[in-house]
Amino acid sequence: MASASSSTTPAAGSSRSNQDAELLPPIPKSNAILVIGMAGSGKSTLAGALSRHLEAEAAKRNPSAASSDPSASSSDASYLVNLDPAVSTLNYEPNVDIRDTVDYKRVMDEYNLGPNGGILTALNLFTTKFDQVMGILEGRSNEVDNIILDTPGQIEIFTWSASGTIITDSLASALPTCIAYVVDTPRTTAPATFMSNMLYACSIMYKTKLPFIIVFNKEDEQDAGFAREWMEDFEAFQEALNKGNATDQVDVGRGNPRARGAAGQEGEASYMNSLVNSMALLLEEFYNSIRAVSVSSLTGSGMPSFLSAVQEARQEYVDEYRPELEALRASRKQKQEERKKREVEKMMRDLRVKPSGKAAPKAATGARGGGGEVDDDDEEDPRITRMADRMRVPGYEGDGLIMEPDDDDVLLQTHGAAQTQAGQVPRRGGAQRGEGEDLASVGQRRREEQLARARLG
Ligand SMILES: Nc1nc2c(ncn2[C@@H]2O[C@H](COP(=O)(O)OP(=O)(O)OP(=O)(O)O)[C@@H](O)[C@H]2O)c(=O)[nH]1
Ligand SMILES: [Mg+2]
Repeated sequence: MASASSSTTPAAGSSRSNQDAELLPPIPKSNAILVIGMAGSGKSTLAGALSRHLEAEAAKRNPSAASSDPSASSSDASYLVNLDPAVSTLNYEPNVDIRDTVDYKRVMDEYNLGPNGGILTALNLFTTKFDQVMGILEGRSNEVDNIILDTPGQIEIFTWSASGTIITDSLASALPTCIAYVVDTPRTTAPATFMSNMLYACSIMYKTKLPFIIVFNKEDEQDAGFAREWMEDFEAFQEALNKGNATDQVDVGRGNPRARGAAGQEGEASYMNSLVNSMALLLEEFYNSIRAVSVSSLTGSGMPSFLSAVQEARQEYVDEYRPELEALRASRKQKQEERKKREVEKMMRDLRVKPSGKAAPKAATGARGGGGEVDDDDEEDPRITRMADRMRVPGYEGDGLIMEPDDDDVLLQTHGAAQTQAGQVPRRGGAQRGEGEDLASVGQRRREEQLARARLG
């Protein structure tokens, strides 16, 4: 487990990436902290506590500004976004609030939905305007240090919905973004509950691929030492499991009668225990790649170590996530260009235009030149030039030979080309329409000539 150190990793470490990033805007000063967690784990309380801590830090750094304009330091310290449409009261004042845009209760009534469907639909409706929110956030992204986003209580509504993915991806493509996964520590002391929570966290990390911080909240009620130990030492977890059934709260200092009572009976041998054991082994790799901190959103303890973890996450974003994003953008751009090129080539083929922009060889288009020979000095047909001008493709600079599909000559040209290439019938002097000659006469003349040739042959 990569636990957050108290020393602060340089926030800006992004100059290299900035130089390379031609396809993405430069990395801004702000970090986006997406607060996710199970219902009631303390997401909103954490968002509020963090913003208050940042305000206090900003006031300490710049006391004169804070005293002359009390709102100045706080506004630059953090920017808060509430994405929970169903929350009734918040312990912070959000700068952007989904409730200002969507009325979740009306959505429920209008679409005849239950509470979860209502939250999901409200979030979907809000996501259709998220580009405007991104505009606001990007506008502030070089002024504030941290943009904190509080998500809806029902975790799956955010993590497994299209709108959650759109919001997360939009943020991550513009700002160094990390996930703060809030764990309700007092409710996670049973090995199976702990495991489920960690598996959920793991699935979110692999889905978003973003830097990840596990925040063991409510440390005022329950110390998170047991969780850290389980993450670092598999045997300690196994031992806890063997003390009781996997679903029992493990005695972590406050005495749990069920925990020890079950030891050695059904606990050790149960299916649940062996399943949890195997999954714990699988999670070892996950534990190695994340950072974990413990805080109390109620008392405000642990905020400095949480912010250190955010800075580490920022560095991870710059070193790992951003280059991948750039590579992805570059390959998408290259594919787009290749597709565009293919389409232009196809169109030029359809229009029978040489890619160089020069007229196609006359032998192949065959409107002029007698005896099947190509006459290089032949003048271009003015009607063809006019057509070429009319149909000129944007971006194509050539004077391509474009044939008029409903012109009788076109049929003759095409037909003649095939024949000339095969070295058979000379075109010019064949059925080409002469000055003042109408189509009927041309047809008549063509038939006569064919008859004559047949006789000769
Ligand atoms: N003791 C203690 N209680 C906390 C702490 N953080 C939050 N709570 C309490 O936990 C309850 C839920 O807190 P919220 O912040 O609303 O949790 P949430 O995850 O935003 O809840 P939903 O958005 O409804 O899922 C509230 O009663 C909080 O007072 C903490 O650090 N310690
Ligand atoms: Mg909340």
